[in-house]
Amino acid sequence: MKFGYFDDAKKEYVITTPTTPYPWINYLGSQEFFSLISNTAGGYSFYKDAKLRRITRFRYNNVPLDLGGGRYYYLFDNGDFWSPGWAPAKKELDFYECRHGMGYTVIKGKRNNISTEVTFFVPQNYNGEVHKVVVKNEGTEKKQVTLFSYLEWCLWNADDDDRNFQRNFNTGEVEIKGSTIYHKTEYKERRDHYAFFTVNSPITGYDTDRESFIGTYNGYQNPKAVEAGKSTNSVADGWSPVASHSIDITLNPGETKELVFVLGYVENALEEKWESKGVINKTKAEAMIAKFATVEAVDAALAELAAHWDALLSKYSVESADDKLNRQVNVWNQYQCMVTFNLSRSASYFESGVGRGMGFRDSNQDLLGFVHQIPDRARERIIDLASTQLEDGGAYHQYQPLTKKGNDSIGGNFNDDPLWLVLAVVAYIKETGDYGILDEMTPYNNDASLAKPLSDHLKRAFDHVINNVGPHGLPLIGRADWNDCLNLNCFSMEPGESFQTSTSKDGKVAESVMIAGMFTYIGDEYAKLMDKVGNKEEATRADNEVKKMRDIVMKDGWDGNWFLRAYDDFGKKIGSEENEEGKIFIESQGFCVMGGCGADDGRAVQALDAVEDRLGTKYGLVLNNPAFTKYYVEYGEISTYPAGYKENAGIFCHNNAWIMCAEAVVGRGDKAFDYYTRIAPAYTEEYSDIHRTEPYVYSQMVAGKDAKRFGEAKNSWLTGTASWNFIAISQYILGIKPEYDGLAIDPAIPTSWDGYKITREFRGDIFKIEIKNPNHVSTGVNSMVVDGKVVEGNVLPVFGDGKEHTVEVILG
Ligand code: BGC
Ligand code: IFM
Repeated sequence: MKFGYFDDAKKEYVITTPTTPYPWINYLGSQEFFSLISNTAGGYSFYKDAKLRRITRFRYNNVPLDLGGGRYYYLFDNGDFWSPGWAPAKKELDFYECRHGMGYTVIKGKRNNISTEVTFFVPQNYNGEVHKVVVKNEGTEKKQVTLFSYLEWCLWNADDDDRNFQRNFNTGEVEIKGSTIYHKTEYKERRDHYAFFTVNSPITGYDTDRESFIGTYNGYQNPKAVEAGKSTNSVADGWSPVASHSIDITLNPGETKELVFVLGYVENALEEKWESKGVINKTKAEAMIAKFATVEAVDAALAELAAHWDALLSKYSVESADDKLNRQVNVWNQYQCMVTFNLSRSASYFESGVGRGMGFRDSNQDLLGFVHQIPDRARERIIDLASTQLEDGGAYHQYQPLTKKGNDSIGGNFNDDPLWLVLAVVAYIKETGDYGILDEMTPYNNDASLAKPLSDHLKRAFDHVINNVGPHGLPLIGRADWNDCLNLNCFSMEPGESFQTSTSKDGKVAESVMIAGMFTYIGDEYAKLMDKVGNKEEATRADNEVKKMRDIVMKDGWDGNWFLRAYDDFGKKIGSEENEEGKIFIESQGFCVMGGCGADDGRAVQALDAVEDRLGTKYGLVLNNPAFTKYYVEYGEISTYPAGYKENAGIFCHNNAWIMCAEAVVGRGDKAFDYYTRIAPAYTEEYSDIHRTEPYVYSQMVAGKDAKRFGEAKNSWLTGTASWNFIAISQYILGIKPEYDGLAIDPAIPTSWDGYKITREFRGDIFKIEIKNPNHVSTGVNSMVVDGKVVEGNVLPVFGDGKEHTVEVILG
């Protein structure tokens, strides 16, 4: 069942009922001011850091869950009142529609012949959220209505705001000037910033004290002031400061009233604050307000935003016979990749914004999906990440975006972490040809005195693997590898300890076949890069290490029909036919095959057949099988999840992409694409009732076949699934791969396809590529003609002339 549809021309998903199976959200902002907004206008805003600079309040895990806060509008109409987004008033609407687009959301509701449409967005280069509100009388009689706005301020630090009530109920301060409500809590001492909510029209009244507006025993569904049709003009003094305007509007039949509301954030210099003795200087706010005084200015900013997204999305696009594929690749997957660039894993409807900062492995993988869109910002991100690397080549697992400093709250020693940096740098250089990044002096541990060229960071990342191997010569897993929950060194935890804090372990020899697989794939890329930059000695050394690891994998990392997953701390196999549960895991199959293990003796294909057989379901591939039904202390957190959820045999959409890539590597395009369609949102849209999360973005996990809620997704938006699935489809299946010397054409497609077209901007040149498949093969370029001339091989050269080049490729 569906709850909306894709409007491809507008790049929007149109939701046609407010009661979606779960709140379906969008993100506004892509620079410093960010907002989350659901299809009923729930959500919140923050500046740069969802924990430390939260602007509006949101109660996670609220009942009902999307009434945790938002930017709400109410229409009071002759004793009746309602909200254009249905919630919070929840009065039945004659029409409802929510359009989530690229960086904006439009929500429209109609009741009793009045329609109200609100367009929400964050303009480019602007620290604020703009709402264009259009109220129209669609009836035949004159109407007198009152529009109420409403939002609730967060007292800045979202974590403290949620806990420290004994203090916070006394600090709230606001100021009202004309139609602008200023939120200035803590400005006198701890803050050099404030926020405001304004409207470009005179107001009838206002409220800034939550209880005065809502009433102590009412809720968002029926605020007392709205019930009465009249603001109370309350001025907050402690408790919970809010911002609400009311505006009386008279409309003749057919008449429309347009208003512009702005929620803004301002920082002032500290000195200014001391000099003014804590009185806020409003100059910057006034300039921001003046900027959107008219609807014309708003429309111009919306057009600028659309142009921004058109430019970002024009770097890679496909034209195929499959609309679902087109919209997935051209719009939504790339959009989600940009959101993961902005947000990492910090703020979604599943990530509270106060927990995690930027993940080292997460952000390095995210980069793979957006480097072609914003190479300059990818460069910056690489340097930020590498600056948190430790001197031994390991890494802090996370850093806080506001300070960019490594934070140790979850500990380091995840032994896969360093390799992801190598992969990100390789992707960046292949995209841009900017080898200069390797010379960039980059600190270790954020300490400038320890700065070394970035190339040194890569070497130490590579060496971190070979310096930390176990009894079989396989890499030690450390606290965990990519799979956070495979905690093989924690079995001797003290009571009360978690794997994240545990240090009380004597052995610590658990080994990861997944890291070994990653090393054969990413280490090989490192060797090639060293060769490319003329460091032959390092290239040879790296190459030898990679070959050695491949041999070890084939000797001690092979179980008979598939790759093992690990050795536990007692040297026992994990992911083996010998095990009672968890006989096979997905991660090592994907990476070992991508790394060329078993390529020449059929074992790669054998492993992938086992994946299909044991892990395949109609909703995607589960992570392991059989699911753990018992608790194994020597495996750690993985066996604590109920069977079928998360890392215990859930369908982790992130690693499904590794199997797609691996299938492409062995040349099986039909299987690669089949797996792609099992989890890509444009295809899962059909069963949104089962899937439940947004049908336009990937979720981290779908409940696996052992789960009671098989097929139900969780953790939408912020997941490495976005970048890896984009890599799988754009590079491995459709086969357009950036290489050091040009763009390689190397598809692995379903044999039934006749062909498709790709537009790819690469280092300034624009390639218009038509791929024809007359012989219905999966792989192999038979011939290639570029601008009318035959080109040998399958690599498009870099012209560097910034012009359009026509390419015709015949497969077979
Ligand atoms: C994962 C969870 C896991 C947690 C460890 C997260 O990164 O998404 O599945 O339980 O780390 O506590
Ligand atoms: O690899 C991790 C990631 O860092 C956070 N989410 C879960 C993944 C698998 O455990």
